[in-house]
Amino acid sequence: MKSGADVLIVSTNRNDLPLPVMPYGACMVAEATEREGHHVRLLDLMFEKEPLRAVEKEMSATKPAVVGLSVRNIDNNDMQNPVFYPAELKSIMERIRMVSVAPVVLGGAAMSVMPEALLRFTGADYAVHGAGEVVFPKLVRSIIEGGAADDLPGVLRVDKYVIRKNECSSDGLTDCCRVPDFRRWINAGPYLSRLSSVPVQTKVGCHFQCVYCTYRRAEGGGYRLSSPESVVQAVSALSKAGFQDIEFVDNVFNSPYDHAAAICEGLAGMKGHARLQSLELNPFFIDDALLDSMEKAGFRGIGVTVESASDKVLNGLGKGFNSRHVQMASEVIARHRIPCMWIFMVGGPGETDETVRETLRFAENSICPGDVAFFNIGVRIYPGTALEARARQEGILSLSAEDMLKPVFYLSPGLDFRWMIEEVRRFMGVHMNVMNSDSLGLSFLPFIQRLACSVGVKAPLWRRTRTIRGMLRLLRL
Ligand code: B12
Repeated sequence: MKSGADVLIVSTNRNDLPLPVMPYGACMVAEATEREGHHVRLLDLMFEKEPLRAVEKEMSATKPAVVGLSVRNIDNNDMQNPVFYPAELKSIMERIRMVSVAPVVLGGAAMSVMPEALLRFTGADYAVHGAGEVVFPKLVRSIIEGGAADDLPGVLRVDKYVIRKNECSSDGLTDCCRVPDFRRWINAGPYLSRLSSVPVQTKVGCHFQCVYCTYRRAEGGGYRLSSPESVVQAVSALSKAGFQDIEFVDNVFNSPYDHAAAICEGLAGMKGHARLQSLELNPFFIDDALLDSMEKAGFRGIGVTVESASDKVLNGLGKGFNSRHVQMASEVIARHRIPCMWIFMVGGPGETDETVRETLRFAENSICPGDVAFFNIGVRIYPGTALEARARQEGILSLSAEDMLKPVFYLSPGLDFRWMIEEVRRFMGVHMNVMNSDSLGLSFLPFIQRLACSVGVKAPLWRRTRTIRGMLRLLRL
């Protein structure tokens, strides 16, 4: 029988805004590595007051043969108040190097966006692009047995200053919905007291071709669907384990439509409803039948990522739907009781002052006052996207792909930036159900979340935007 190695996985995400998200992938990777016979510990840095000291302490206690760093965010996607996370990651990396010679492997969502740049920036030994639960246990085995790891899909390594990358593959992924035993790996309490939901993924992949997005490149253009039965089982198991608020974290939940519909039907028949959410709905696939099933399944909040209500911008973003679909979705949503957050992104290709007005008119006339609208400003440019090519052509971008680790944003040359910022603020001043990225970055948001939880408010908290903003206005905050 093969002997196991001591492995430490560190979930490095410490960004707790707009709310702390449970380290879903890190827990899955830890569990899969343990199943392969290794001795695994997971250190979650989210609520650690002194993260470097916590890392050092855990390194001395575990003396791991391999360290995995789970890296979720590169930046906070906020053009006006950007935060760059790899700087903190680098100091974690340095602290590990100070106390250990164990090889360090980077993984996590950020690796599907800019793995090469992160590997160079941190000086780690390996990076894994993609499904860590399949590849990481094999990589650990290969490392402890002195292998070269050059046949493992999605693995990147530095070889004489050159980065070698193996092709990604979806082999090894099953059609079974994958949910770890969260309480085995993390202290869930502080997450729940901030009204965070438990993430569940019902599929991998994305077949849309939005010009700015990395999902398709990260997970492939085809879908790997979890069977609806296994999704229902996963939700039921979480619910029995005391997790009531569950969020589907697919890139797009309601595509393929039939898959989402079958999941909802299964959930509607489940004993003891969970409270469900998904912020990733595509308006093209919203109709009365689906929302009826979502209501029956127990959805307490949905988000529609429309980005714009102007055809010119929707076309420029490559969304694959038009303003008619956006309008139709608003009519369907108005006929149902599930609270909805409308997510917009202002400043994309083709945006002008007139298209901004068009979107604001839509928000004013077609979003129910009880629902919520969120406005993001600017579009983060990632290497390898069609938006990168366009930004270079338009002379907006001249940085090399490696230098794009520090956030760079696209803003349409046809837009008056100052006017747009003021216009969105003015709109927020009139409509208390509207948020922008300043709202997500409020320093006292954690306090509001804990307070809300302690008086029995249920997730998702954004449903209460109007009340919270009204109270903050009264308090002149
Ligand atoms: C759903 C989602 C959200 C939800 C989360 C809800 C919840 N309850 O969890 C919400 C809307 C709250 C959200 C918020 C944000 N998000 Co978000 N989100 C996603 C999304 C669509 C899915 C994430 C997910 O759970 N996937 C499923 C799990 C299983 O995958 P995973 O954790 O990545 O783990 C897998 C691999 O990464 C790997 N892995 C993980 N850890 C490790 C460790 C090792 C050692 C190894 C080898 C492998 C490995 O294996 C795992 C299993 O296959 C991703 C896009 C995507 N497809 O990744 C963006 C994404 C993660 N988000 C992103 C961003 C930027 C944000 C925000 C900063 C946005 C904002 N303006 O506020 C915030 C940050 C929140 C926070 N506190 O950190 C970026 C992060 C990268 C970047 N660009 O910086 C992504 C990748 C989208 C993108 N392309 O830009 N998000």
